[in-house]
Amino acid sequence: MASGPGKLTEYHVGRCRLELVQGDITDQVVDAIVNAANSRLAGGGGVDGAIHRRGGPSIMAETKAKYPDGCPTGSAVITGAGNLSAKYVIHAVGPIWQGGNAGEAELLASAYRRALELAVGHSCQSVAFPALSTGAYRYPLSEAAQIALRTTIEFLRQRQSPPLVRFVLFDQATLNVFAEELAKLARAS
Ligand code: AR6
Repeated sequence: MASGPGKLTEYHVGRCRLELVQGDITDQVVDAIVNAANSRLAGGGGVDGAIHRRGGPSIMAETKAKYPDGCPTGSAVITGAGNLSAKYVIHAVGPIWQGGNAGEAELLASAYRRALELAVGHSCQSVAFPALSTGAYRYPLSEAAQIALRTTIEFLRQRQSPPLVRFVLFDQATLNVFAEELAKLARAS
């Protein structure tokens, strides 16, 4: 469990709820699952591999047909979700960590914002995010968690939608870091 002093796994912004859970994002029953994609939208390992494996080939076929030029870092595109228990997959492209002076923080925030905008634009009531850029792209976890949560809270304050944003963290250590950062943001607000 990630509860306890200094940790928080649920936070409300008006009628919207932000949740932190541990798990595999491909098990989520939500309107939109966010993929940690690359700018060529070429598929890969981690979340991307799991989504295309479980979702089946229709997701890549639609991606290639609709977005042949890929997607710039800091942005996102949307497709159907194939065999997953979701309506949509939102392919968000976070930055590769290069030491912190290459605009990574703004690009990571922008990837989250664009994914949330697409979710709202498609009337999604619930969205599941992985910890973008924290795997193969090596973004330091605490900083990435703070940006993910701060950007989401700001978006929910401004837009009052989507009603549920759930971060699905693959292991307990990652959930703990997110829960610590969420507690800090809640204390600061
Ligand atoms: N469910 C939830 N989280 C997961 C899962 C899963 N099934 N699998 C891994 N994670 P990554 P990135 C966690 O590497 O850093 C791909 O090859 C993982 O532990 O998936 O944005 C793409 O094609 C980590 O905390 O995404 C790109 O080329 C987090 O999800 C590149 O990797 C993100 O790890 C994107 O790298």
